[in-house]
Amino acid sequence: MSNSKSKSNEGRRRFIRNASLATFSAALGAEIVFGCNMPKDYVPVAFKEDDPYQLFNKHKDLIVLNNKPWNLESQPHILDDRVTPEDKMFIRNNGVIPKDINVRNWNLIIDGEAVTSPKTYSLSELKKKFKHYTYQLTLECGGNGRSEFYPPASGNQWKTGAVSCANWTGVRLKDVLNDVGITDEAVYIGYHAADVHLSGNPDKEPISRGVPISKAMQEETLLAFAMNGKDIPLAHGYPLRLVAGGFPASASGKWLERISVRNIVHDGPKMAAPSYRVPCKPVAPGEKVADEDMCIIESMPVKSLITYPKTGAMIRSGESLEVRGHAWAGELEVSEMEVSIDFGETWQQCQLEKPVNRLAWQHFKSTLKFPKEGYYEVWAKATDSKGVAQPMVVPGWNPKGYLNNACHRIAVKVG
Ligand SMILES: Nc1nc2c(c(=O)[nH]1)N[C@H]1C(S)=C(S)[C@@H](COP(=O)(O)O)O[C@H]1N2
Ligand SMILES: [Mo]
Repeated sequence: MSNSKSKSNEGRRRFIRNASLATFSAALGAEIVFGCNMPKDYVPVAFKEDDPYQLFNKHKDLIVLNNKPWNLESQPHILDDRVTPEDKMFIRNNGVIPKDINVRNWNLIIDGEAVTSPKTYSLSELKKKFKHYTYQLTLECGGNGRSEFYPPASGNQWKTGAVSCANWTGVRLKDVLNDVGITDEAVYIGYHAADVHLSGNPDKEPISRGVPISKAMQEETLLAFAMNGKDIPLAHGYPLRLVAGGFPASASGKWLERISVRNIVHDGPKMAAPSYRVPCKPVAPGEKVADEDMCIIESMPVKSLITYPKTGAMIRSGESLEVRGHAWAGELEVSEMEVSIDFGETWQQCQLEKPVNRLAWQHFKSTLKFPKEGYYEVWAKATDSKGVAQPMVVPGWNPKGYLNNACHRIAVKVG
């Protein structure tokens, strides 16, 4: 598994930190001819940190937003697959990806104030004891689209690519919780994981979020051990991950070691305001919001993405164009999908498929005809089963830049 890969990377980094000119030369098997001119602490290009594309097996069109921690975003035109493959899936980390994972010793502890008594399962017990389920689940980062907010919000400047919809296989969290036995005090679950705080302090968790008990008990909420039919890739939570589709993806804890069933709203790192919270009531752009006026994000809002063609497409005059993409609506279903070529003045209905299961994105397509040569934009607008549609422009500003579900748009030139 990629784990041995990451282990050798660590060795490599240690080597680079401690290397002298002589050791670099020895490792290269060649004299560094003008080595005496190298600036202090300079690392020769040949030893540069591993390429994230190779390290994480990612498509070349992913964009690296940060390397400490690793954050990589996808792009609409590579999200065209009905089921997102590993290489096109965004990566969002708050801390350092764990190393030296030993699957044979991997345990999941279920504890907390609201269990009758804590219980530990080995990975193989989990797989043996409980029925397996596979669901295609949409995972969108709460900060997807942040880059469009003004005044800008700090954090990764995601454009539109922090969303995926892969097949996840595992056991139902509710089956495991019922096996442990939970009390009627249970209000929330919180996850604890094996990743390491950026400070390196082993007593600090980079993130420990969770979901209300009602979400934990949903059929589609999984303790997953496989993604797209294989072991979960290391960057996406190997060997065990909580997957709670439809909620901000931060609720889906990777490298899962422990779940606490809480008698209060979970209070782990990044549960408190302002993290993953928005003002309970709309505020003016740039306004300061008191912590107690910030509410936890639960269901993600209705949204869609045009995945074909790529923005900037050129078509010949008189030709029609088939556009397609995906739409999703958090805990709800998408009931209507429309596209516009006149900046939202008129809208044309798309063909919209049903989701393969609850919380999976839905596919749409539509054939467009353009009245004459020139520059056009195709705008896409989804409406959820409660009748709420995507806003045409950036919605309610909020201090951390979450939940931008503005209509996706692509440029098309005819002529
Ligand atoms: N243990 C752990 N789980 C985590 C995170 C993390 O940093 N550590 N990041 C969360 C956030 S903010 C997001 S958006 C998703 C990203 O999932 P992915 O990297 O598999 O795409 O994982 C979530 N689960
Ligand atoms: Mo996220």
